[in-house]
Amino acid sequence: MSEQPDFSKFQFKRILMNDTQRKMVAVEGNFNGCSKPAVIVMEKYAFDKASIMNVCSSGTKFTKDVENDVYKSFTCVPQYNENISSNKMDLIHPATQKHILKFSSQPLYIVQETKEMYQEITLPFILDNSLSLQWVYNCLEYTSEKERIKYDTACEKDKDDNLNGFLLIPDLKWSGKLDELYLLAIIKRRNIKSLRDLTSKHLPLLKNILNKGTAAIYRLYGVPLSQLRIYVHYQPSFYHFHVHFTYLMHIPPGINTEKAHLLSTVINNIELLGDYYQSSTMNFVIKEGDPLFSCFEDKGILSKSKLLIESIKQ
Ligand code: M7G
Repeated sequence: MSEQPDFSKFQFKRILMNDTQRKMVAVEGNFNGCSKPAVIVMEKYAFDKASIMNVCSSGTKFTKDVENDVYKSFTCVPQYNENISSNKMDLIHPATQKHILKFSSQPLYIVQETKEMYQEITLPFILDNSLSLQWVYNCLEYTSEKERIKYDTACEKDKDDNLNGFLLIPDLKWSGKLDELYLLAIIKRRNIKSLRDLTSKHLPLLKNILNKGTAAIYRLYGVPLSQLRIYVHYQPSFYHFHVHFTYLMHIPPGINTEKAHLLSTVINNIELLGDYYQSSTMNFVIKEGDPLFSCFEDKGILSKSKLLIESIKQ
């Protein structure tokens, strides 16, 4: 394991995104003496019983801000407590321009991607420009996050494991609290980039993920299928096929209709039409600063000034 970065040497450059609803912020900066940028993502942990009891304790300093009839509002500063004052922080260093873009708040556009647009514009772009998959391969090769792997289909000694196997691992975004459950199924084979590659020959793989993934989560955490949101992203950030498993009552980023596709619907669509994901027009969201946006702009499909499809400010 590499040594802990010295966060006191972090030099703030700018806020990339400030999600006041999620209490999450992404900032760009660098560490003293290093020309390569860093991205820090900080998020407040959700309340639990211990944090509530800590606020409602005699150690907390209360300042009344408003009082009107039965309504009162306070600013409360709880006594310092290591567990309760903690934040979740993710660091990407060195960060590439693609990482900076991924965490930047920007005007968004919907692309209605036909199969021709995928072949001529999106596919060549992602083949040349995608984020590195090294972290995925490190998981698959048990060289990183080894102790975090929750389930490996290899344990079933299935001869088809290389074709239909996967690992189940906690997502980087998971705080670890059960009511924010977030796991990823990462497939072992390395030749499926995204939804667009899936055909009927992948149905055994998809059903394996659905059935064995949910069974493993039930065994490990007691969360049944009816309480799980199981989906894939289009476009994903990482073009190695993976499936998101999140607790239904938890609202993580990326579950919106313009990005998430339920795995059960994906299976159903492919059962109805084997090449559904090759032949369909697929909607997805793109940021104005994404170089892929410029590719669509160059072909006259999207435009910043005179929008063919409405831009939505975040
Ligand atoms: P995605 O659908 O490609 O894109 O999901 P998104 O990031 O826009 O959702 C990739 C998922 O992998 C995300 O939910 C990330 O939080 C998660 N993830 C990313 N990295 C770099 C890691 C990592 O190093 N370890 C783990 N466990 N999860 C990661």
